[in-house]
Amino acid sequence: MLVAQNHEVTVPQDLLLRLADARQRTDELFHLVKSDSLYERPIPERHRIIFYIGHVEAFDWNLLGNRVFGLKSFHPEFDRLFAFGIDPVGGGLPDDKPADWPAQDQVYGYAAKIRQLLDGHLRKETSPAGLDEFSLNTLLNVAIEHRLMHAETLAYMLHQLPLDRKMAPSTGRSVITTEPVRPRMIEIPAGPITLGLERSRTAFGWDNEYDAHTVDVPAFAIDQYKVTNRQYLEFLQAGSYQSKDLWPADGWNWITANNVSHPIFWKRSGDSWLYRGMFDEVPLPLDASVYVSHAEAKAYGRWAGKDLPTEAEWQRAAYATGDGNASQRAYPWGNAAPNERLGNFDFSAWDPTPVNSFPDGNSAFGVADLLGNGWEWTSTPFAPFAGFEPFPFYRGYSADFFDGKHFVMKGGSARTAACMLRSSFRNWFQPHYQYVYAGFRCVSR
Ligand code: AVJ
Ligand code: FE
Repeated sequence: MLVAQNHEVTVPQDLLLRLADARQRTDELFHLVKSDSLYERPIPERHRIIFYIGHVEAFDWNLLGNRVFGLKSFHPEFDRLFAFGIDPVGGGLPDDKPADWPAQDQVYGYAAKIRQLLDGHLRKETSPAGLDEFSLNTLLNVAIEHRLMHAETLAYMLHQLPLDRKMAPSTGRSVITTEPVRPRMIEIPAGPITLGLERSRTAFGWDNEYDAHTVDVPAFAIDQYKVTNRQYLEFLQAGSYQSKDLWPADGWNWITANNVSHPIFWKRSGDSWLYRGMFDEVPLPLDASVYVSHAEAKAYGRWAGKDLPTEAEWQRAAYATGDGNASQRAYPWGNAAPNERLGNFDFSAWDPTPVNSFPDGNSAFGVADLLGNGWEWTSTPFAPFAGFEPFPFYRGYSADFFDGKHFVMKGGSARTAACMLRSSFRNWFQPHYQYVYAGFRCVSR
């Protein structure tokens, strides 16, 4: 990786177009926020919104400016201030004040200058640092996917911003109506599945996707659909948030210390419940996927007499062809590229759809809604695969989170870009993080 060569290499135009598209995604999000609200902190565990305006640009600058183009910093203080986000473990929350952050126009000025400098060099189509083509492709993919991940995590963040502080875009997907959901389980026979990505000179993957390896998964049964709001409401109405024995010990401490008595995306309204959508509060859509933390998903599983799937079980239900050998599909539905008939992903909506909206997206076993419409929590703690090597230019991307305090999520949400719907992509969050577009389905063994 990052082998210096004497000749100059071409910057691939398709990657430049993808970078431009990713920038549009993050720009669009900041434009949803009324300008007097950019110093708000919608999620207590995260930075104020203004940080992210600087961060998505500082990241590209810190990654590419010097390494690829040999450029010198014009603002080292901002390069450091905006370098990394935060994910406090153990309850310590940030307590900075709005006045601790630079003024909006300074941050926007810094961001614009970075784009201008990087674009000037990217358009020249060569890297004076003499990186080989593989290294340059890898770095650009890192910049693109990092930004697209923030297009999603910013959407979670702005979801928590009060409705009167944001401006709804005029476009939106029309409401999808389906047959009522009839939950059932599907038997998955014992067999092999491959996790991770084969090392190659063409495909991009993050450090945590390597090495590819095959595991044998014992037989299990899995919910055909993600757990719906209707099912979760039944669990809640059974008094489950008051039943200590349903909860993992730290989950119980968390809900009692923070008075958590329902999903963060729900709001009580008299005797009924509302769903807190991105731009609207609506009566709880009973057939849509519930969004909850890992701890809430675990408690539901215990109440239902089931469990969360392991990462390998989820992978097998999603990708195995079911014919007994080790062959598998690129996507649950087959090898076709993702499109809007196959799932609720790639920015096609701001909120979840009914869990049976996309039968064309079913896996070989008939398991539905695996990609998009909400990530799915697994019971697998985030840890390296055998052969893991951190990227030398971003050692902490995954390694900082191999602490047993984060769990693997698979699948994707309505705000997950199509490029990250690849089978080897792994997401992770802490078990008490309620703000992600994530739900779950259960297994029985
Ligand atoms: C992979 C989504 C867990 O948001 O913490 C963004 C992605 N890392 N900037 C996160 C990430 C650094 C990461 N997740
Ligand atoms: Fe980041």
